[in-house]
Amino acid sequence: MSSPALLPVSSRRLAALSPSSPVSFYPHHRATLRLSEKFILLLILSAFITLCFGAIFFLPDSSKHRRFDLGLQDVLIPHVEQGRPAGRDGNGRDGNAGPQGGGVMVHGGGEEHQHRHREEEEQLRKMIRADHERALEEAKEKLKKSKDQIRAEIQTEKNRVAQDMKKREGKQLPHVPIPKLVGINNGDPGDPDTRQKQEKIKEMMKHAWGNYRQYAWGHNELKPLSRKGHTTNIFGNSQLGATIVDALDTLYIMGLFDEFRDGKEWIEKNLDFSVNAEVSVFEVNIRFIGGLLAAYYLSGEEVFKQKAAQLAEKLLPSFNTPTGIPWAMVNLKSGVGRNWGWASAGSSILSEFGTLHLEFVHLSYLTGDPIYYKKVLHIRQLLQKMDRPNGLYPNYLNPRTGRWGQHHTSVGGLGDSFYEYLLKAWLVSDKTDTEARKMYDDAMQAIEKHLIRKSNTGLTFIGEWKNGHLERKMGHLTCFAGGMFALGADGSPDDKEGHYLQLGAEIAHTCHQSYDRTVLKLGPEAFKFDGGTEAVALRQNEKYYILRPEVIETYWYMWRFTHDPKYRQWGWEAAQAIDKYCRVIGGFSGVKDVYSSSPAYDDVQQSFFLAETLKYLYLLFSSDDLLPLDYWVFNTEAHPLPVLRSMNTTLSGNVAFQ
Ligand code: DMJ
Repeated sequence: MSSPALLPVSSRRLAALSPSSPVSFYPHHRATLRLSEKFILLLILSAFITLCFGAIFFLPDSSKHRRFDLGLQDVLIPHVEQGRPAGRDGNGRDGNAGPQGGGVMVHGGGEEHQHRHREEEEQLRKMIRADHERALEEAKEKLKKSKDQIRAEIQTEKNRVAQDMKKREGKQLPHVPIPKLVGINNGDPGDPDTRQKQEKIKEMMKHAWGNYRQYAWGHNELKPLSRKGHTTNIFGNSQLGATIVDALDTLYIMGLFDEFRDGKEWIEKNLDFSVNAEVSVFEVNIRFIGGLLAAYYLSGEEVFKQKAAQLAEKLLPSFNTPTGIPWAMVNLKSGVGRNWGWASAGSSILSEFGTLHLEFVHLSYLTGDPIYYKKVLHIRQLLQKMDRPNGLYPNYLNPRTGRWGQHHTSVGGLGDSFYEYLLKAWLVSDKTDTEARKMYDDAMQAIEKHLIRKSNTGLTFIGEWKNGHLERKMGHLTCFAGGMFALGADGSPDDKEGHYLQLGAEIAHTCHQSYDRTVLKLGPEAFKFDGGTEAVALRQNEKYYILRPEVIETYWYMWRFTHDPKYRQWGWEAAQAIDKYCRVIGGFSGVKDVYSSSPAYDDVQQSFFLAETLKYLYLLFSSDDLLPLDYWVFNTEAHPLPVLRSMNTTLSGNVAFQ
């Protein structure tokens, strides 16, 4: 078949050579042509004409639907064969069907035949076009339908999730009797001098809060020199208002109710845990859940309880490990957990998974859901069964294998609050959880034997077990242990009450020395007891003070148990040093070198400064009837939670623990 592109040329030639128009093909040689030559020429011409006719008929109609027609050969033959009604000509065969069995080619036939053929071809084209269009419409319809279906399905799923959330948010938590709340309105120390000190601490709190309120509201923390928000990876770099939640109970205890209401309003309107943020399970538990629970118990405002319960649910996926030992971090949205990259052999950290008990017991108590209690009980039972080198708990435990990582042991960083929570689990249970008490006592015995030593000049310190030997170094974090020993003295075995109170006093003294031996009268991050060096930091990167509370915490516990005025004196020294060296116009900042008279600032106002440091100072200058220790247990972030009197009956009465 000729190419459609050649058609016009052929047609023109045809016209030129037609007999009715005897225009010479070779004008210069006309006279010279002989008859035989003419005959041959005629033959060629007639063959050519036949060819051109054929071309005209067989070429597709290029004037319309060119794109469609190009594919016609492919679809036409099967379509004609299948689609044409059988017996159309009475014989069950099509008159136009060529010898090759179908198709539209015409081999011979007159004008009428060709016309019919063209008509039929056109009809076929129309049918195909119609079919095609119908198919297209159907496909579009199907697509539209499935799109709508998908949309509808997504909407249904969204509605379900929203309803679930609403149900959970609006879920009526069971009414459980709130433990008798003693000592939340008082605290006047009586004498004017102490009252003045108490007032000064309150003023410091106003300064810290006011600047956070002004420059970093809703951010996790404040950068007091830059005067803007600050956050770290423990909060997944999200804006969860950590300082607000951490500071609430301190504001309440100090009677700063306008500020408290301000914080409460922010929490009501803005605190949302459905964020794509990977947070530290431990930090979120002690600061947020602890902070919200304490705010609830102090103020009775339901919103805090609801928020604590919502957040707790978000932490639960972190326990999905082969052993039930939680991951260090969890993504609040996806629930995916993992451990810190720096931790030994993929391990979870003792002080992190071991510092959930207090809050989780209270969560089960308030929500009526036993799951929280079960999770922390499981951790404890697992630890109880494990072999302990020298009776000590290593800092690292692999949550996949259930095996210890490196055999490092510390009562400071990475270990500290695990021991604290064994004691406090016993206290919060109104001293009925004897299993926890036993574990605490055994651990203290091993710690005394292997980690506690006296320096050359008689300073008692708690070292760290590393690489098979005792490192004679103590961290600022370890200083909390003085308070813990004092708190645990009552109830210790073999009438060792006096011994542990004494041990608490010795640790308080050592930690005070670590403050007193600096230029700023603020303690370094870590200090050594090597050779002639005692209670002093040697390495530059251990000389900083970041507004930590542990030393003041121990002063407060020691004050409560002994009423020795030196603790108030030491506390006042620390408060003055903080006010002098850490206070800046935009809040309070950590300092990088406590041995320098003009230290650089770190430009961070830690949320625990408001939650703990200022709270312990305030309590130190208050009377003992403000949050008495017979009724309240402070979590490791200084958030007070009430003792659950007769916890066994209370818990089993309100919660199905089986
Ligand atoms: C606080 O967040 C808690 O006290 C925690 O247990 C360890 N230390 C920091 C403050 O130093």
